[in-house]
Amino acid sequence: MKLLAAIFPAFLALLVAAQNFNDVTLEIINTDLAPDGFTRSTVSANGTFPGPIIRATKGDTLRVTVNNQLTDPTMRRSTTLDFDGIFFDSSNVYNEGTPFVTTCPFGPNASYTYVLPLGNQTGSYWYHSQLSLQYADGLRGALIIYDPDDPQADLYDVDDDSTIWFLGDWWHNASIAMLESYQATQIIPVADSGLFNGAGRFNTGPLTEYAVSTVTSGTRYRMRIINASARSDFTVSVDNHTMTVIGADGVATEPHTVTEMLIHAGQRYDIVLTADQPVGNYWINTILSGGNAAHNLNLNATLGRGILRYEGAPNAEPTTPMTLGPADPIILNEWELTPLDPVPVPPFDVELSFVTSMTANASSPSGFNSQWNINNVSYVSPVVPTLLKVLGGATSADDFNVTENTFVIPANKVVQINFVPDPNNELHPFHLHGGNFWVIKSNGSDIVNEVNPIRRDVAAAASGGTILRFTTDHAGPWFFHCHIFFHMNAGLASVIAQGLNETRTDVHPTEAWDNLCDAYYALPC
Ligand SMILES: *[C@@H]1O[C@H](CO)[C@@H](O)[C@H](O)[C@H]1NC(C)=O
Ligand SMILES: *[C@@H]1O[C@H](CO)[C@@H](O)[C@H](O)[C@H]1NC(C)=O
Ligand SMILES: *[C@@H]1O[C@H](CO)[C@@H](O)[C@H](O)[C@H]1NC(C)=O
Ligand SMILES: *[C@@H]1O[C@H](CO)[C@@H](O)[C@H](O)[C@H]1NC(C)=O
Ligand SMILES: *[C@@H]1O[C@H](CO)[C@@H](O)[C@H](O)[C@H]1NC(C)=O
Ligand SMILES: *[C@@H]1O[C@H](CO)[C@@H](O)[C@H](O)[C@H]1NC(C)=O
Ligand SMILES: *[C@@H]1O[C@H](CO)[C@@H](O)[C@H](O)[C@H]1NC(C)=O
Ligand SMILES: *[C@@H]1O[C@H](CO)[C@@H](O)[C@H](O)[C@H]1NC(C)=O
Ligand SMILES: *[C@@H]1O[C@H](CO)[C@@H](O)[C@H](O)[C@H]1NC(C)=O
Ligand SMILES: *[C@@H]1O[C@H](CO)[C@@H](O)[C@H](O)[C@H]1NC(C)=O
Ligand SMILES: *[C@@H]1O[C@H](CO)[C@@H](O)[C@H](O)[C@H]1NC(C)=O
Ligand SMILES: *[C@@H]1O[C@H](CO)[C@@H](O)[C@H](O)[C@H]1NC(C)=O
Ligand SMILES: [Cu+2]
Repeated sequence: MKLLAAIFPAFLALLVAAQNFNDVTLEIINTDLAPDGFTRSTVSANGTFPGPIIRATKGDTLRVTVNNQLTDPTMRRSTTLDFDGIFFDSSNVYNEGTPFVTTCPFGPNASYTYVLPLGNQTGSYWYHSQLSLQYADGLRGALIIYDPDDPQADLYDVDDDSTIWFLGDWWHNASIAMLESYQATQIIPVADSGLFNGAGRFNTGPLTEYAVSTVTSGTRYRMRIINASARSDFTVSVDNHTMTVIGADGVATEPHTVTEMLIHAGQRYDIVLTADQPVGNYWINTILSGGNAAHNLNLNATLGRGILRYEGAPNAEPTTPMTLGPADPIILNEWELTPLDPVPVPPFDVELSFVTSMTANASSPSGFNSQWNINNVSYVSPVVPTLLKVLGGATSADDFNVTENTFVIPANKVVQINFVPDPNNELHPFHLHGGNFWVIKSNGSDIVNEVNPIRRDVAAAASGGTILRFTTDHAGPWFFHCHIFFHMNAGLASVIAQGLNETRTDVHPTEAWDNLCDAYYALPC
């Protein structure tokens, strides 16, 4: 017994140390799909939109093997995936999928296996193509990390595939044509429809079936709302029901009850929805906005919706009118959310001001008439990825082209980014790869919170000014960009290069990664 007692802790320690591999395969193929009734060729993961759900458990090391079988030349045939919101430890920065920052894309008939040690992260995430505007062509899906010891488990009864609400704008045209049109006209194409769990309608289109979210009377659901838009915002409400927010971008929050929320591209909210109304069918209003509706007569915000159906209710649409939401909503204000587990906010060591602007420039480096800038610099992807330059010995900002908009910051510093208020600023949901930030000041509020602000990885920068703060504790070059991919492709992006020396010490890419750039530049297309 004594011996067993002595061996057992060592055995347990071994078990804990063992990596829990979770292998997932995605086949990237061109598939004809008609989520809103209009058939088009898409870039899909496994032939569906949304792509298959990637399910993980806290502590897993996900290994996602992506097999590229793309053939349709109207859309990009190379690809690379971003796993939005996953931190990666610095030794794995080369697996985070940002083209020309941390990797090169890979072409048809090639495969790549992304390794994602999930550490302590839990919550709602998603994956999408990070190349060009390819995710508008369909390559997006949910990635959920379940926590077997969820501290919020007593707040809900059900949390499974059926409680994922995946929202996305949808386009009838292929992305290359849309980017060309944007370049030529300076007008961002307006989506044709807004999809709720892969279904929606457009003006003059067929009456496709809306997706149904089924609930049982008296039960509490953890709904995971993911805004997988390429351009558009969504306003979400459920007729006659409240929504209690318990998480934002994978970070648990104190419960906060609202009846309507605006979700920007890339953002996620976890809510508890209690089936506490009479058995029936209720509209889930997922109202899409973004751009001048006159630019696309197909788009009808009213038609973006799903159905909340109670067990026992007729298999039919709600008989109540389709509205845009409650007449007198309780709106979610980001600054009213507080983290469940507040992390003290350290004072900052480095302060950066970001001024976003748009210039029309027919000869702009990005090739777009419509050029977006941060501090007058429009980002252009380099030929050699930033990470390769760092591994090759880059030591300061001077080692990067100005158009790489790369901010070099030593490891383990606290950085504050001030988006300067400007009445002319449009809204840009800024997304940081490889970590999250404290939202010290949200747009729309003057409150500066250095005590218990929420942490998240996408926050809106708009006319009122936004202040974000983060620690450079993940060595590596991390992309920081607007999640409206038209803006990103027109230059609204930067790289936060943390700890160059530490990156060289920590990062030892595989041979498969080393070969990506040569293979990419040798591609015929
Ligand atoms: C995608 O399809 C492949 C081939 O059919 C299958 O092996 C794989 O499990 C699917 N991936 C997911 C996440 O369902
Ligand atoms: C991929 O393989 C197919 C079938 O063998 C071939 O026709 C195609 O040219 C290949 N594509 C590339 C980019 O190598
Ligand atoms: C996970 O959390 C534990 C306990 O708080 C901590 O000791 C550990 O360092 C964390 N692991 C990572 C990868 O952050
Ligand atoms: C899609 O392409 C057609 C034909 O070129 C064009 O008329 C239409 O405006 C485009 N729609 C969008 C949303 O770009
Ligand atoms: C998703 O994000 C886009 C872009 O920020 C926004 O226009 C849209 O309203 C958001 N959707 C939801 C449901 O909030
Ligand atoms: C929702 O509430 C409104 C106002 O109280 C009521 O008129 C309507 O019938 C309710 N909807 C359903 C589906 O019960
Ligand atoms: C949008 O759809 C609703 C519901 O079908 C319809 O009543 C309305 O007329 C449509 N709006 C436009 C501008 O077509
Ligand atoms: C437009 O692009 C050209 C060519 O790169 C550049 O020299 C010029 O500074 C740009 N103009 C503006 C206003 O950014
Ligand atoms: C951008 O350029 C304009 C015009 O040259 C100048 O006035 C402004 O100060 C510059 N802004 C930044 C943030 O560098
Ligand atoms: C810097 O970027 C510009 C615009 O893409 C390009 O023309 C130039 O060759 C680059 N310079 C270097 C040194 O890479
Ligand atoms: C940003 O904040 C300003 C100032 O509070 C407000 O006027 C503006 O409407 C906000 N923008 C968005 C898109 O919420
Ligand atoms: C990086 O390493 C070089 C060479 O060892 C050293 O001179 C430099 O001070 C280091 N930089 C930082 C920021 O630690
Ligand atoms: Cu933007």
